[in-house]
Amino acid sequence: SPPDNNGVTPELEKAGLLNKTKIAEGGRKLRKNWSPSWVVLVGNSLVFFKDPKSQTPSSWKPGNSRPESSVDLRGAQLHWANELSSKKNVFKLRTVTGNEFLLQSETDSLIKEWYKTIQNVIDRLDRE
Ligand code: I3P
Repeated sequence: SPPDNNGVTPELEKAGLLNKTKIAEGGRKLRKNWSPSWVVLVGNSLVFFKDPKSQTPSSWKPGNSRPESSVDLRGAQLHWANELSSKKNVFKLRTVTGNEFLLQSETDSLIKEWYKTIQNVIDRLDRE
């Protein structure tokens, strides 16, 4: 795809597999539906892809990399949210539009890295 940001391709900050559930859409509460998601932090956005491992062989196509959804991190809020789940290592991301996601990993170091990296992007955008 063509570069944006005045011709500068946004920097890939981080990518990896996390468990994800959306819990609110525009401030309206949703029923939880946890599933593994390939998460990519690039530029000002967190982009979610279907977990490749959860796809059937027939759904494997080269270039089949259409994101499921994407979150604008400008003005977003990040909080540890272990009280919102029976799972460990859960944080909540809330967008300015009132969409809320829980993200989770069984691996403590991994989820801490994600939290720190996303918070750094949010802080950078707050200063702009
Ligand atoms: C939900 C499911 C979720 C669980 C949620 C349950 O049940 O077990 O995994 O969230 O708990 O309601 P269902 O599949 O019937 O929708 P956690 O795994 O995050 O605890 P909750 O309602 O207490 O949030």
